[in-house]
Amino acid sequence: MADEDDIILNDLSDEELVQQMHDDLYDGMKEEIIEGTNILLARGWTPYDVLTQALVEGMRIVGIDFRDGILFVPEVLLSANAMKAGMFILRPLLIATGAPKQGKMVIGTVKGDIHDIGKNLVGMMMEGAGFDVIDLGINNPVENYLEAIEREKPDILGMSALLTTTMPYMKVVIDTMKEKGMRDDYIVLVGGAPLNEEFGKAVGADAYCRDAAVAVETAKDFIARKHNRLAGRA
Ligand code: B1M
Repeated sequence: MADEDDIILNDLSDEELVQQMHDDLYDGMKEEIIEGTNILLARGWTPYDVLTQALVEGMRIVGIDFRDGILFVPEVLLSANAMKAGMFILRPLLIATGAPKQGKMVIGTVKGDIHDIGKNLVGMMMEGAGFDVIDLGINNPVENYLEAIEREKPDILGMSALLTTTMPYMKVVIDTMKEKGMRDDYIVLVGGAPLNEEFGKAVGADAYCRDAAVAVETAKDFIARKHNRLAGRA
């Protein structure tokens, strides 16, 4: 039987290759993910389809086995690194859409949380949709968000959380903005796997975004409303 080393990725059909990429992501095989990503692009796949069908879907499978105790942190870290290597190739392609400028977003993962793949993906898609994105990285205390919004004067503040233990921190940030009388100056969007719409409302965000595509649509929608409101005042 052929072992992993004998598989020539370019000989596989699209469907087989995507399946193989799920396996390679699971096994944290960075070089293979880079190769697979390049092959799909060369075959005319859109960057978005490569991202969602090969990478995000692969990471979803990793997440299931992580939850079930089949995979552990070191293995998942390798998967995350392989995923990031694929995203690194896709990033310039997703950004270079020539979309008209929409506005500015500051985004970061909240305090205590180091998950950044979803946040990075949202940032990439927002840039592709014409937003300037200031990425604060991971593990952000409220001070980081406040300092960044005061410095950057963005239209949108985005927060990401992947843990049930860190998602309540979004309320700390929003409540602090309220205390300082600056909450209504910004559109606040939140996202991350354990959140839902109800949670978004409960913490006082303007909207919860299920995924990166929804984040882009929601952001555009809120920016259009903001412009209409400002035009109405003029
Ligand atoms: Co973590 N982890 N992890 N982990 N990890 C989860 C989140 C978990 C659900 C796994 C599981 O048990 N099934 C679980 C959380 C359980 C819970 O809280 N209920 C978990 C755990 C427990 C942990 C640790 C505590 C494990 C441990 O140490 N024992 C630890 C915590 C570390 C910490 O943060 N303090 C930990 C560590 C890690 C790694 C470091 C190994 C690695 C992160 C690497 C990295 O990010 N650089 C990791 C990973 C990779 C995962 C899973 C497997 C995958 C997350 C991911 O990247 N998904 C994850 C399982 C899962 O989510 N099902 C899991 C792909 C990404 C594209 O999706 O991030 O959901 P996602 O982003 C989406 C949307 O959510 C949305 O759009 C994105 C794109 O479509 N979105 C936004 C996200 N942010 C947004 C912001 C927005 C809008 C939309 O702003 C406007």
